[in-house]
Amino acid sequence: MSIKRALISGITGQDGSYLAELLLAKGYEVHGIVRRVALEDPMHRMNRISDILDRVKLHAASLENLPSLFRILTNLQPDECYHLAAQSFVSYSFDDEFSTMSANVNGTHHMLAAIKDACPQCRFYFAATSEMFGKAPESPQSENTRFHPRSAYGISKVAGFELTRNYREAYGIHASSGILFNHESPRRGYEFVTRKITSGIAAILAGRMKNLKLGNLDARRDWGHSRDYVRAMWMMLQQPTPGDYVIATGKTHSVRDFADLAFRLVGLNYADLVVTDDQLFRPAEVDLLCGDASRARRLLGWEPTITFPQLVHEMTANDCPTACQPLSFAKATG
Ligand code: GDR
Repeated sequence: MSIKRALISGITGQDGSYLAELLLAKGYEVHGIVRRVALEDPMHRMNRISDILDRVKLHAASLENLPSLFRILTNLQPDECYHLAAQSFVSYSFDDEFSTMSANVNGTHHMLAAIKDACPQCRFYFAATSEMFGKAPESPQSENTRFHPRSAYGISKVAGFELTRNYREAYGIHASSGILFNHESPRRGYEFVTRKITSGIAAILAGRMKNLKLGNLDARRDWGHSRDYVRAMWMMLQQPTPGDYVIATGKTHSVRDFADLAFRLVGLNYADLVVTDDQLFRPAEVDLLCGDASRARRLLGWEPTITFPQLVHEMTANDCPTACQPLSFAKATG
């Protein structure tokens, strides 16, 4: 059998790095699209893929530049393309709606248009999101739940989702969307709340910070592990027909629950050290997300393997390696 070739946009991010590792382990030839600035500053911008840099091939291109994507896809003729690159920080999308919309919508549109003309046989994955549900009319949310996005980010992802569906229906592209609920790991960016908490604890322990400022502690999310979720991406592209799948654990926890467990793991009480800051509340919040992944379970055979307490423990142990206790310690003291 010939070696499969995959192209990943966003390969330097949390999901891109885990996906590249998964595909390499499966024997794929792995290529990534990166911005030129990343190639110029590999120490900072490629830290998540430093261990596999000698096994992946990187191509400098901008998602805003359709001809550059067309050239790469024409030359490479990949079997699979995973489009993960985006402005993915919801809070930032309130500060700069226009760049978020243009990067996320045009980036996806350009990828799809380039695939259609350069390599129509290539299977395409779009990173959709639970933020498309936003103010969800029901819980849990499934592929049939109506979208009600609450941010420019969520709106841009609904547009990307619809573009992906349209290229599937209009041009016969094998294009699938994964509606992924929040997924974290020790590789998560510091701006997202889970990593902000675990890295904040490390800063408190080191005496660099007196307390940790957070926004809405009552927001609830369905948190899984990125390693589990990239497996679902790959499974979607192995199906004979393309489709859309919710990927979630089906369990929901509050930001407070995350902070409570993470602080307990190092023997601290979050209530003494977390301060609520009104500035960190969003103009329109998504209060509760909880996913129903039964379609993925049934058709892909996908199951999450890492539980919420295991996720919190892995992230806390990564940021606070000497202070973090085993999970059983947090249970005993909680
Ligand atoms: P989210 O992730 O917006 O759900 O999107 P984030 O971790 O930023 O927020 C989760 C919830 O925590 C509340 N919150 C805070 N959030 C941040 N970042 N910082 C804080 O100080 C803070 N305090 C409370 C937020 O209000 C929110 O309710 C993530 C991203 O990865 C998206 O790209 C992805 O599509 C979705 O998950 C699924």
